[in-house]
Amino acid sequence: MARHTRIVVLTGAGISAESGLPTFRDADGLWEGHDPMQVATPEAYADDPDLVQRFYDERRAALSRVEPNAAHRALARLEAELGDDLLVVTQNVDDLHERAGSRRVHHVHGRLRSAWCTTCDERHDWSGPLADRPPCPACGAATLRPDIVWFGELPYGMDVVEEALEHSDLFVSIGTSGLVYPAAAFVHWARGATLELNLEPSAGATDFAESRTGPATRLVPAWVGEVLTGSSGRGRARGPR
Ligand code: BJW
Ligand code: ZN
Repeated sequence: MARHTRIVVLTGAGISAESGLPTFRDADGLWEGHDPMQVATPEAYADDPDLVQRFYDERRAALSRVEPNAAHRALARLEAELGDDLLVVTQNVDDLHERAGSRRVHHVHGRLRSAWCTTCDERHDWSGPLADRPPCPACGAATLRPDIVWFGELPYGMDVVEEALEHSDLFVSIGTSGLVYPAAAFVHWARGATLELNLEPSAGATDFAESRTGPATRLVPAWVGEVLTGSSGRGRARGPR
């Protein structure tokens, strides 16, 4: 294995699909029954907090019925070898990377198992419902909302992502449609080689030096195997397109 390979992996809903969590935009996806703008904006929350809280309560509850899959586990194996040289940046709000054993996981769109108090600005690990308006453990106000980044809000830790991409040798995007910014632009922030692993070519597939198609549970363990054995497949360096 190359000693100085620093890798940034971006994951999206596609990596958790085979665990049983629906994606957002695929047929039968999460937004089939919901207009995204009805549940994933601060304005929607202000208009109908009960609807939005119930939507996220259901998804939080669903987490205890699913398990990490072979793709999550392969990334955890890679971190066990690379340590600080691997950062997983995820758009997902589930906790399947952590449950597979990854420790260096950065959630840019927040976490289902976290609640944010809009009165005192504290965040709390949370596994139960929020629709029944429980009091904030810190200040007692009944103003806990899902700790989720909605459209129009600032994703978490863009400085961390920018710094990691600036110093990376390889950026790998897994299971994301490439339709939501700023994550869709990370491929342009990356300095090194770029590789996409997705069920089908994403909206931004041509921005990657290499794009492989197939299910994450097949592609990710195969790619991790290549990195760990030092064979090809780290993504080719950027060249003319
Ligand atoms: C498989 C598979 C298998 C299936 N194996 N693969 C106009 C132009 C450009 C930008 C904007 C614009 N107007 C507004 C914006 C900005 C806006 C935006 O991007 N809008 C777009 C709709 C255009 N973005 C924002 O508002 C963001 N904030 C922001 O930009 O702040 C300003 C800023 C400026 C500069 C720097 C930094 C910040 C916030 C975005 C918040 C997104 N939040 C959501 C909801 C979170 C809550 C929740 O989970 O409910 O995050 S939206 C939703 O989309 C969710 C996801 O994380 C995100 C991405 O979805 P993802 O993961 O790609 O899922 P899918 O379903 O789209 O795709 C799944 C993929 O997997 C598919 O490709 C499948 O093929 C594949 N797949 N099975 C492998 N088995
Ligand atoms: Zn509070």
